[in-house]
Amino acid sequence: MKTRAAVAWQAGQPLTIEELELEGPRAGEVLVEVKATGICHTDYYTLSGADPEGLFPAVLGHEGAGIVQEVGAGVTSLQPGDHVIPLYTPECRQCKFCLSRKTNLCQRIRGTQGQGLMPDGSTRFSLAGKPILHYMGTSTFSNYIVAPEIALAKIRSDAPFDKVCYIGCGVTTGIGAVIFTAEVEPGANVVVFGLGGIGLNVIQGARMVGAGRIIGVDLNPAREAMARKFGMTHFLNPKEHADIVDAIVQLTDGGADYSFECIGNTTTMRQALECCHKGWGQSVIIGVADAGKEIATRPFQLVTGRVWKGSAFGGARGRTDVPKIVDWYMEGRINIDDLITHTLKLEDINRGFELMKAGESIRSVVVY
Ligand code: NAD
Ligand code: DAO
Ligand code: ZN
Repeated sequence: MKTRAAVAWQAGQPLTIEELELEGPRAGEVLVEVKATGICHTDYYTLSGADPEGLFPAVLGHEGAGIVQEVGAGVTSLQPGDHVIPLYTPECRQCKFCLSRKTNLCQRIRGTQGQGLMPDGSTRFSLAGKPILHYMGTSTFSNYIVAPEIALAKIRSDAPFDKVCYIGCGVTTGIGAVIFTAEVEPGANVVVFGLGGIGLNVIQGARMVGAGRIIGVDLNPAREAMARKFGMTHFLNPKEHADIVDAIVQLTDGGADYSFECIGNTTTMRQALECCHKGWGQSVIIGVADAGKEIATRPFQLVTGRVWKGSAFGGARGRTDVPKIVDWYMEGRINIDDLITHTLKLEDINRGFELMKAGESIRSVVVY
């Protein structure tokens, strides 16, 4: 069949809209009509060429929602008409990682997914006989995709695609880091470095669990108003403090119980760790630093009880947890609508990247 898609031909070049050939689903796979997709920082990172694992030409996009059109042989958990969110972190429930119950990093299809291929090693997208690669197993910048059954979360059918697509990455990454990775308890003091598409979701996750002080740190003063709306109680701009770590320690009676780095900067990662409370403070790295960067701190920071950890996709098990997060949205427990600042058509997708680079959008969503 044919599908309209935005193709990344090479690093640093704008996407172009093409009519691609898409082969149908093979065993264990599902054809999905993507109805909407968010544009995330990580798509930009790959498109920019900074991602050493970025492959071209490819169909980017990993924050989508859509409807199952057809299922391949052996697919048992989905049928045509089901509403789904594609998962760049699948959940097979059978591999060593899934069975450990210690991580959400299912490895069942990791090898091929990282090479831009389907689990059988093939690509389904092509143009005039030239293969085009998949991306993160999702490629939601295409109107139709083929995805493995284990990489699709079935969601309720009354949820609006143009909002819940954001649960495919940003919402789950931020809220999940609070709930699943850090397990923040009521009353805890939380510090969030970076108040973008991820950090604002950390803030609303912290509010959801009843955190005490929720302190936001950002260089962009324009982020303060939005963050307050989502539950931030105190705002600190590092430009206004000689020592941001000291400012946080003063505000939290000795340090944060939990901090979250949502920027991808190794300097703020260190600050996020060192602003944590002696004896128990935990710092969670969410931001993805540039290739080759390393983090540093004095080991005594850890000896004296601070904990440094990381979180991918919020520690969420996609097929299990994503439908619950959709329910939270539909029940009014989380706010997605105000984070979606721009809605675009596919042909305007490059504008979505421009808005992101200029810091003018929180989330742009493409509606097919
Ligand atoms: P964003 O660009 O929307 O937000 C980043 C924010 O950080 C901006 O508000 C910016 O003003 C602020 N900032 C930049 N430098 C700063 C500094 N030195 N001090 C204070 N504030 C500063 O980005 P986003 O979409 O929220 O993504 C944040 C990070 O999370 C990225 O690195 C992204 O790749 C990563 N990410 C991780 C996961 C995961 O599963 N771990 C998932 C998605 C995205
Ligand atoms: O299992 O080795 C692995 C990789 C899992 C991918 C996790 C990616 C999380 C960070 C990238 C940002 C995604 C938008
Ligand atoms: Zn698995």
